[in-house]
Amino acid sequence: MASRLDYRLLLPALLFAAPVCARAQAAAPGPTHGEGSGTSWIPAAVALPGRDWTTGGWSMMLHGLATAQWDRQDGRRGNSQLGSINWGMIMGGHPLAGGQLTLRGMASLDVLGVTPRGYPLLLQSGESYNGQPLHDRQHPHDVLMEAGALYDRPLAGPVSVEFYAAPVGEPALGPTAFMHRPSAMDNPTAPIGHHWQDATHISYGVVTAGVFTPRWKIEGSAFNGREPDQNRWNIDPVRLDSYAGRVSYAPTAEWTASASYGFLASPDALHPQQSQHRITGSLMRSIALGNGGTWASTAIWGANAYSGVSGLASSLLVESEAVLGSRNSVFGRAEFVQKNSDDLALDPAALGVSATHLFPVAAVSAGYVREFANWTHATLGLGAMATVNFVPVGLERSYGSRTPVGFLVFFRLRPLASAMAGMQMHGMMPGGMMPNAR
Ligand SMILES: [Cu+2]
Repeated sequence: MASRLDYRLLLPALLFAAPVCARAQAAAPGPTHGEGSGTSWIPAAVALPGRDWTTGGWSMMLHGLATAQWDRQDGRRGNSQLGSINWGMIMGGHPLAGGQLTLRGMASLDVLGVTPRGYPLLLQSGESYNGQPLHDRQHPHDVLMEAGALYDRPLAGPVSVEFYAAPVGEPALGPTAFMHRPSAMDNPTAPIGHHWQDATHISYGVVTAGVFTPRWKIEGSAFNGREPDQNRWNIDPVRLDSYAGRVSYAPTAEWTASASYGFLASPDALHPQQSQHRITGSLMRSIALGNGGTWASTAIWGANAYSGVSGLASSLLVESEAVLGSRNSVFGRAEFVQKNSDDLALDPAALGVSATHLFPVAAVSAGYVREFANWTHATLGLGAMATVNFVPVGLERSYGSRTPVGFLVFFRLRPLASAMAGMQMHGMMPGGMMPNAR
């Protein structure tokens, strides 16, 4: 176990240290952060694929993707599927009472694309279907992934306040959700540490208030700690039974960091009496490359403590993606997670372990996307990724191997401006590039 972890600890050094030497960016007076999912921050020096325009005094932004994919996960718990992962997000911003009102909506038809049981993904866990925990599959996202309003307004000097309210949205817990991270823009799959890190991005009921300066933000949320139920079409009962707090820091346009804590009341419908505490820390780095490209990396630590069980179940993630001009992207992700037999739907007695025993599991993946059609309003690309998973000896029989592998080949359609130059969703020029400043 320890020896397997060692090489992964080298990855952060490679991903984060090298760009520091790459070039010294002149300090710009513009914003140091852009908006990630919910109220999270991402580095400002990053171009996200999307389209923006103005209409009737509203600054609009649209982004999303749809894949047509062949997913094959090997081994005894593997499966294969022809399907589609997809989501779209629309945002509109308008000045209001000396501040800015932003309305956000996000939707997905994953449930049609990858069935209500989701898509095969070795070692993935979280949520349930027909009373059975989903394992080695990633659940589909709800049709309505976000419906929320954000208002922020300068208060005094460099200090501003934010308020966010959403019947479906993301509380101030964890890093930016994977699908909105610049370091995972081209990786369609969820991290196997999703439910240790960023799974609360769809919570039925969120209220957040925060205070921020150009570099710091501190915020607190009340939200619904229950995971979405298996009916992906409905809006689950809205509750505010859980809470979270997060500190974010954006020292320059290239870096953001966050630390958060959350209490989740009864997250799992199959274990309603159990609650969770979650602690996360994250570091994101993005730099602009030539030809409108970017290089973005993220490191995340996330841990759960389960009520009635001592100790933490930890997870580590390091991921990186380089967008090399308008046609080629390469990406990779390495993860380590401590999962118990309940997470993986295994019988602890048959495995000779206690119910709280933590199995160290890991996954390392790499992928490539080639955009081969750049139309005015969309791009079409072809991508592929391969994953090697690592399970301990105790899980070898269950998985049929210590290193079961997974593959994904996908066509991907994205609604975006035809050229990279038109893709900045968030400011990256000195002074900030507002939507439609071009
Ligand atoms: Cu999710």
